[in-house]
Order: sequence, then structure tokens, then C-alpha cells
Amino acid sequence: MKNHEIAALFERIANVLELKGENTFRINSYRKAARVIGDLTVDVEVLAREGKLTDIPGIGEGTAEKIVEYINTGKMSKYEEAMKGISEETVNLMQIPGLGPKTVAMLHKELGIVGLSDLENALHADKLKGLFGIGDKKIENIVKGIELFKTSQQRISIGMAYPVVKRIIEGLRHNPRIKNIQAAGSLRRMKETVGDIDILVSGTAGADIVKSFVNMKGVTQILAAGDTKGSVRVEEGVQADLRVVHEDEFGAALQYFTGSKEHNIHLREIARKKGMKISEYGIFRGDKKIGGRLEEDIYKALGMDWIPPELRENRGEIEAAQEGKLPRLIELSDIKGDLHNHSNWSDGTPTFEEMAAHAMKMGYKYLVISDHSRSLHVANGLKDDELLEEIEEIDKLNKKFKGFTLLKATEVDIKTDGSIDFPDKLLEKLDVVIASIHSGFKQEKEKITERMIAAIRNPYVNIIAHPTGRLISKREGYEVDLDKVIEACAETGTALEINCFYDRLDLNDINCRKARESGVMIAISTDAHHVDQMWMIELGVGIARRGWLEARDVINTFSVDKLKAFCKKKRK
Ligand code: DGT
Ligand code: CA
Ligand code: CA
Ligand code: ZN
Repeated sequence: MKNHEIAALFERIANVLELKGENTFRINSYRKAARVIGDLTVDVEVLAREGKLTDIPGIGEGTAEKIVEYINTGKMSKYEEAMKGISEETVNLMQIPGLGPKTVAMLHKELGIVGLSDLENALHADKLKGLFGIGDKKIENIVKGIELFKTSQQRISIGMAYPVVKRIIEGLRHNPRIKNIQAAGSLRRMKETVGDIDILVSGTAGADIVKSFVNMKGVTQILAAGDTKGSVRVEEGVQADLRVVHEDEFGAALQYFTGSKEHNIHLREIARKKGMKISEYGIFRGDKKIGGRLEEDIYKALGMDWIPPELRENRGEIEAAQEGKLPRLIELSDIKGDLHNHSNWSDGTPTFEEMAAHAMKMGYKYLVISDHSRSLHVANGLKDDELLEEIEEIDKLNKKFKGFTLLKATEVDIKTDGSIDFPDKLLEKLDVVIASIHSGFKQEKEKITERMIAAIRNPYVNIIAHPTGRLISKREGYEVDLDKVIEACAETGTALEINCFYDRLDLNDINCRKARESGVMIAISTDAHHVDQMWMIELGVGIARRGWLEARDVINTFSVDKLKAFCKKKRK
């Protein structure tokens, strides 16, 4: 699929035009095209072939022509035209969070900055200070932005990598020469970003397996293809390595390549003290191999319980496993419903019926419909009477379902003064109230914390959504004193959310563990705006497991009655 490539090119054109100070309307239309193409779930080439590009909302004749040109020739003349007189390096600068076209243009004019190394030199020599609109805070943001940019160049979100792995495993599963196939590395540990993808198989005829791997759909570059190892780059821009091992070594290899490195180093130390050795080939006492077919062999020989991959970060899991005190981690099958979803009544695309049908297909018992509130105009927030209508509509639909319930809710804005965007008499009519911050990100830490705590103290607010506001590789989030927030949640019986949307994953693993240790309940929610996004619950469960959560810590493992009771309890 060329969707991502084409979206990126439109985004680049928009950036270049903005850098040149051109007409905003045209710039915005390229931005829109980029977003629309990037969000498509179907192959843009297929649509082009069928002449259906202009059926996509936001794609006009001119844009469609440019897409066709790119598909046919690998080039877009509009892009080449826009780039005249501008260096690639300068355009790349605009990918740094916090560096907009105006600043980039100004830095070029005032300091002759062309690329990243110029910018870093100028920062080093303290040359930015005093330039128009640049104070200490801005400089600090640019420095942070450069850091984020550098990491985002090296790592991709698990939300991107996870479907790639599913595709690869699905593609190879039916190969008769393969006995076992499993993801290893950071992906198996469900880390929020992934440097590269590691896949392990056991089987015969390694060279053949490697060949089918490197020839798979979606591979853009073959980096290596040997008898036991293949390495490729895929169209999502990430490297994937495949290793083939003997079946009786699969467990040891899986343990080794799952990592983390810190976890493995600690294990090796324990092995050494017991007079044993572990490697990717097995576990040995002296020269004698005592295990390696199963991963469990390794942990058992070392005198501990098998440790779920999500815990393998050397954060106390080895000690817990030695004492038989590992948590019974929550599983995907424990989840009975999704607690944060948007419909076409606000900024989502699906109807209530489509959402319910998809939820039932996923085996859920309930689904929360939580459209935005009245002040969030950019997301088409609901007015008071619209929320009332929504409630009526959901009540009507619920009469038709058996063993399934749509729950009435809102994602209500916590306004800049800490007040809640709907009056109590409306909130009272809802099953669940989710509150979140979408404005005033730049307020002082104290102020933001106060706002959030005021919301937590509201007897109708049940869940705080995306508590830190960060976007992976794009935005650090607002400053909030999470310890105070956790304390207030514990006191009032308010839950914190793990927002599963791939670029949020907020709370993260560490904060989630902290919340749990203070007795705060967690909601795992996708914040889906489209039914195709509801699968991301799997990412949230991964984060929850990394945060040591058990099913009983998570409110969407409750039955519908228990969940309603949890929400009602706070109102008393
Ligand atoms: P990533 O790819 O940066 O997101 O993180 P990982 O954990 O997937 O790291 P990667 O791909 O470099 O290696 C996969 C696993 O292989 C790693 O988690 C542990 C193991 N491994 C790799 N190199 C070493 C090493 O030098 N020593 C040890 N003990 N283990 C290693
Ligand atoms: Ca890796
Ligand atoms: Ca690797
Ligand atoms: Zn939302």
C-alpha cells in the first residue's frame, strides 16, 4: 500500500508551501488530503484503479490527479515545483515538534540555518535567544522537540508495529516447514515503542523459510537473507528480523530474544550463582543441557515461576517469581466492554448501531458511547439537548438487544477554570461520566492539577481520560502532579484511564502500576472514533499487564451491573 507514502508527500507539500508563506486555503487542502489518505483503511491504489478517488470525502479532482501521477510515475510534479529553491534538510526541520514553518523560515533568514546540525550548533552557541518570539521557554521546547524527533526517527509506536507482526505471522503460519512462530523482543513485551521487530520460528529448511519471509507482501527492502536469519524493511518503515532455530532450542531462544536485556542479565547472574549457564541454545549445568525446548524450562531450572513477557523489565518481577508472588495478570478475555468511544453524533464516524454490532462481534457485553461535550467545538461537541436526544436514542436501542447494553455517557471537558462542561442535572442521567482536558495545556502545573482534582471531586465524574495528555513522539503532555491526582482518585473512587489509542497509551505502564499500588481502579478504553480502531484494546491490555494489573483492578472486567454500581456509588 502506498497510502502512507502519499499522505507523507502531501504533508510535505503543505509544509513547503507554508514555509514559503503561501495561501492558507491551499495549504489546508493538502493537509486535509494527507490526513484523509493516511486514515484510509483501503488501498489507495485500488481506489485509483477503479477511478473512485474523488468518492473519498476531502479528495477533489486536482488531488486525485496528483495521486494517479504518483502511482504511475513515482513522482509528483507539484512537489518538485514546490521544492524549487528549498533544501530537503530545511523541510525536514518542520518535522521537529515545536518547530513550525514560521520559526523555520525566520531561523533561516536570521541565522542561515538550513538543517538540524545548523540548528544544534546555533543552540549550543546560544544564538537563538533574543530573536523575535524566542524566549527561554521556546528554546526549551525546541530542545525537547529535537529529542523527541530523534527517538521517533529510531522507534515506531507499538500501534504501527503490532499489525505488521500479525500480518507476518499470518503470512507464514501456513508454511508446512514451520513448527512454531512467535514474536519476541520489545513487541512481545508490549513496550509502547519498538526499535525493530523480532520474530522467531522453529522448523526445518531454514533457508526456505527465510526466503518466504523476505518475499512477503509489504517488504520494501531485503537487508539479509541467509540460512537461519532474514532481515527486511517493511513499508511501515520498520526493520523486521526473522530467526530460525531448532525445535529443541525454541524455548531458550524465545527467552533470550524476548529480553529485556536487563531482565536477561539478572537471570544470567542467578544462573551463575547456581552453577548453571543460560544461552539462546538452552540452559546448562556444566556441559550438560538440562532444558531449552520450552521457555518454562529456563525459569523452572532457576527455581522460579514462569514470568509473563510484559513483566520482563527487571522491575522486581524476578524476585516476585522466586517467591511465587507474581500477579495474575489481566487478559484480553477478561475485558467485557470498551469504556470510551465516539459516534457520528460528535467527531466519530460510526452510528450507534454499527458500534453495537462491532462490540457484540468482539464478544463484549457492553459498550460506552461517550461523545464530546458542548464546548469542544473542534470535535463537534454535543449541546445539552443533543445529549438528551442521544440518551433517548440509546434507551430505545437497548430495548432491542439481548445480553448487551449500550451505556450512556459523555467525555465531558474539564474547562480551563476546572469546571465541568455539562450541568449536574444532565450528568445525573448518564451511566458513566468521563472527564478530560482538551484545552489550556500550557497552564502551570499547579493550575492543571487543581483543575483535574476539581473534576475528580465532582460526584458524577467516574473516569479521567488520557490523564497526562501526552502524544507519543509528538507532544510531552501537559504538566500535572500525578501523585496528587492518584491520591484524589483513591479517596473518591474515581478511575484513571489507560487510553489505548496507539499514539496516546496514557497512562503508561509505570504510572499505571503506581495508580494500582495506591488502590486506584483503572479503565482500559480505546477512544475509538471508528469501529476499525476498537482492536487497540489489545494495546491497552498490554500496557495494563506491563503495569502489573490484575482483572480485579480494571473496571471493564466488571459485569454491566457491577460497573453501573461502581459509577453510582460515588454519587451517594
Ligand atoms: P527494541 O528493538 O529496541 O525495541 O528492543 P528489544 O528488546 O527488542 O531489543 P533488540 O531487538 O535489540 O533485541 C531483542 C532481544 O534480544 C533483547 O530484548 C534481548 C536480546 N538481546 C539482544 N542483544 C543482546 C545482548 O547483547 N545481550 C543480551 N543479554 N541479550 C540481547
Ligand atoms: Ca526488537
Ligand atoms: Ca532485533
Ligand atoms: Zn475521546
